[in-house]
Amino acid sequence: MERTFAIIKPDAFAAGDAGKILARIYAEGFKVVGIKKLYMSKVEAEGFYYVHKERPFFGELTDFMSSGPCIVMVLEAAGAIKKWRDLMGATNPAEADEGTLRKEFGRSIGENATHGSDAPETAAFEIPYFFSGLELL
Ligand code: 3AN
Repeated sequence: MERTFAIIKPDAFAAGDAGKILARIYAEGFKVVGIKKLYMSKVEAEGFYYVHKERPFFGELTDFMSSGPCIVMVLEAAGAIKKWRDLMGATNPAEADEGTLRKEFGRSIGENATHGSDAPETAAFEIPYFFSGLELL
């Protein structure tokens, strides 16, 4: 079993799509090991996305992620990292495959409804950034 870190981003949360996205998560067979709503600060968003700090969209990205509440989760499944990336679809909703979450719920390349760790090392940073061990029992 593998764990990945996932976010229902502020655009999807504000649109009331969190329930539908969670229903897909359960339907696809993930175990939800950790889940909570939080309203990220700008500083917390900058720390989370520090690998992108040199990218031109860093300011826009961290403004958006701190613009409203989101839901952060730890999902468990066999091959959870790839399985969740496949369910999310391409970063740009316009290029995402039919049936993916970003195709159905994303608005733009920035406001794309969901986040997921892209590798085991990323998950190993992202999970403890938001969850303590006790929250994942
Ligand atoms: P992914 O989330 O699919 O791994 P990354 O790692 O390339 O995509 O980008 C991280 C986040 O930055 C994306 N989820 C997206 O919200 C945002 N992002 C990526 N490219 C752009 C862009 N050109 N303009 C605005 N935001 C972007």
